[in-house]
Amino acid sequence: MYKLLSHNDLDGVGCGILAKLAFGNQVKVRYNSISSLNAQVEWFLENDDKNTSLIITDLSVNEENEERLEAFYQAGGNIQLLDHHKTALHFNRYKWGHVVVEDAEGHLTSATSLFYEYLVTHQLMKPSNVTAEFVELVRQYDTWEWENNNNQEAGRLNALFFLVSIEEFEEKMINRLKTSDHFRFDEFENKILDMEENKIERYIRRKRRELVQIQAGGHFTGIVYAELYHSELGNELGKEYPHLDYITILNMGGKRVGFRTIHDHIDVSEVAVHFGGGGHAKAAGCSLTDEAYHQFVKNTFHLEPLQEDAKRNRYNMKRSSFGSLYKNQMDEIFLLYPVNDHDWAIEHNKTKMQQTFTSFDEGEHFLKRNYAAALVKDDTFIGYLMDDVKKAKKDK
Ligand SMILES: [Mn+2]
Repeated sequence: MYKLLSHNDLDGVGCGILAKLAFGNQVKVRYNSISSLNAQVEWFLENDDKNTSLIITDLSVNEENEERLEAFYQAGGNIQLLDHHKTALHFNRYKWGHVVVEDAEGHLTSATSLFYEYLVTHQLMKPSNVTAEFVELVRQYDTWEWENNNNQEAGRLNALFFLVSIEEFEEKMINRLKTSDHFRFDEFENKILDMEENKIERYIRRKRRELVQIQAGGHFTGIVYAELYHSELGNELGKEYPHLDYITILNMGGKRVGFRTIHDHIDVSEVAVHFGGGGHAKAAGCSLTDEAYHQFVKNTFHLEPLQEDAKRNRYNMKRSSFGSLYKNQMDEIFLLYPVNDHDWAIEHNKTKMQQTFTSFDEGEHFLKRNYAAALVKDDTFIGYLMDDVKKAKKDK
């Protein structure tokens, strides 16, 4: 018998699907949140048959269980832990630990891709096109590569995962991997996925207007409350506000904090570790501890949401040679304009600031981080120009 303890996200359930394909009714699969794994491991060590092989995927155990598992292994027990989280690399010191973040070709791994490779190399499963395609979609989703590759199928696979129950998803996928030559969604799935995409878009548009900005631990972050669509939200808000180092997503009901970044210069797992959590460079999380609550909830609750840049302007445009006009909540006015072929300057309430910038983006970045300013609408811009004209006339 086998027992698989895996994560309850797409990558974790991908492992469960592979296990059921490989072992059929010879495997029991339990999906866990990060925090519930340790209790499951303890239960296994105390109650399960000693001949059952334990496989743990996409999650890692705490120190006490690390020692218990090593003792179990030394006593002849069968264990295999497969993970791809950087925070689990120390498990490689055990014979039963196999943690790989990046494969030999430099591709980021996922638990599902590691488990597939494990099953195939140990001849526990025959490789097939359809399974390899499914595994690759899961891997691209879990590592965010699908975003760069614009692999919509991977995003849709995860959306489907959340639209149906885990049991239903498992059944659909196992069936498909057994009977199809290639991985495809059926007509009904495509229809509900289209509807879901529209719904997410509306949700994100609403959340965009609720984001507040703070500086914390040397970084700038945008904070938003949301229970749903954390990955999509982190990604869209990150792209909408590239001056923010990362996005913090608060799930008050679940007492969880998620961190997401689109930037390569930030590792949000470091932020999460600071609050007792963990994860990846681009996506990480922690519990809403007292410290996290103070920083992200209590200290920010009074803040006004960040203003959005005006989007339908014809005159006040970014990168304009006449300058682009910005304003913040304190009604401070900023004009960002080119002073020559390669430098940009800022007028702050009509007084030129000393600092100059080597690009428009660098100047805007500075304005948004330090002054939380947003591009104003055309009518405000025109009013500003009219004022200038009036003043110029008076001066004559
Ligand atoms: Mn994973």
